[in-house]
Amino acid sequence: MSKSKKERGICELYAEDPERADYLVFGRVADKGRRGFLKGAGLVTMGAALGAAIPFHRNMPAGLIPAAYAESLADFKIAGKNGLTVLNDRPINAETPAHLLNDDITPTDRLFIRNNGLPPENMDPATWTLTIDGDVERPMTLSIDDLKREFEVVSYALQLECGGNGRSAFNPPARGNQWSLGAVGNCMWTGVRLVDVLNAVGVKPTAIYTAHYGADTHLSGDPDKLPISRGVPIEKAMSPYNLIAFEQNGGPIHPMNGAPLRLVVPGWPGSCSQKWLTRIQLRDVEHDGPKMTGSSYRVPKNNVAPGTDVPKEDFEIIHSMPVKSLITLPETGITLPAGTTVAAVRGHAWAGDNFISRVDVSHDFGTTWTETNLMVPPNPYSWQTWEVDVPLPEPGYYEIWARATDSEGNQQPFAINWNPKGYLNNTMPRVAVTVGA
Ligand SMILES: Nc1nc2c(c(=O)[nH]1)N[C@H]1C(S)=C(S)[C@@H](COP(=O)(O)O)O[C@H]1N2
Ligand SMILES: [Mo]
Repeated sequence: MSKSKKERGICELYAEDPERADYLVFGRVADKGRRGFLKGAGLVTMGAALGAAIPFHRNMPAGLIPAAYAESLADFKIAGKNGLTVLNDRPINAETPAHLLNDDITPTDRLFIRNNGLPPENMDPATWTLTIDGDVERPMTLSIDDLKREFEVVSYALQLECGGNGRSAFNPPARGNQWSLGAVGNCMWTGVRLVDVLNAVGVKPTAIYTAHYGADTHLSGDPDKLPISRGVPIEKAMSPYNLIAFEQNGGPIHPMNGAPLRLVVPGWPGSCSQKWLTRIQLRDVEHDGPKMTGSSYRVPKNNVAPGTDVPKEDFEIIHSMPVKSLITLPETGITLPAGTTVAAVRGHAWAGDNFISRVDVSHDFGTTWTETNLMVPPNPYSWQTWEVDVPLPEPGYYEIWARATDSEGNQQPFAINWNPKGYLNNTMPRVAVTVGA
């Protein structure tokens, strides 16, 4: 975990400005010194955080740190999540420490959370509907039961990674959530194929882009503003691995991961995977919703030197995510007992629309590399697990580095490809291991 200046303990946050802290943590400004105003999404969020409804919430003084919280935001518990590190610059953004991502399939309680706005109050699957409209022959509004009844239900392991994962390593720093390594995961998602639904409504030849809409609300509370609405080119939308998902790991979708219905568009920035999905519109132009324009999810067309002020017209929209790996075992910073001569090393690798062809590790600062045992993925767009035993010939400090290569021959770089908004950091992961003397 990088120790960026943005990380503050929850106590410090509340001491400085309790109302702002309430806003950051729960997404609502308290009014007249009470949280009575904290209805709706703010209350749902606080309830979710505490793991129960709050019968006397109207009496709860604003700016009071709930006693259920430990000392710091890092220990702030989100019901149904376990061990995540909470970043504090927006309502509920939380990442997973690398060593807690060791499973092939990421458990629901370990999947990161990236919210741009406030989660909807009502997440009832029985009344939820999805509208598909725009440049289609037969616009439709379907319930979740309709989706299950009318389309084939499939399950895939799909990697989901925030476009800004790894941003905390940028220098000069890039504004935004200071993710270290853990805004990524690989859950088993169950739903219907987006392409099947698009074929059922009949995509008009004029449609070139999708536009995704969710039920979450803007941080300002302004009902006319959307927190985020992104889309993908129609060619990507037609991939058979995009799901309109209603289950996560065989159970309900976690409220913060988009219950009761979300898109999973694997291999592209996580922002394409609209949570709390209510509408998919087909458009005859590149979609221009919030976080589609300007420099959002865009990088300079050509590499630039760190700190370069890049003109808007030189940016292009991010499509596939780059080749990347994560070391999940051993946990970085550990000391192994004296006499240890070998370490079991394990992790995952993924490459946007591509497959992984090999993962190598080094235990001598990149001088020599050993090819790891790479697993076959259960389906395309799943991350691929790899493992290897690494020799640690004598006591002392070691670094284990991993380097993935994808099916197109792309390889993880050592140094960051700097860009102004801090996207796509796919540098080789490194863990520190000490063998005791
Ligand atoms: N409706 C809605 N969908 C959303 C977002 C959001 O804020 N609102 N965040 C997006 C971003 S930026 C990412 S990285 C992923 C994160 O998914 P997760 O929170 O389930 O991990 O959701 C995407 N879908
Ligand atoms: Mo994201």
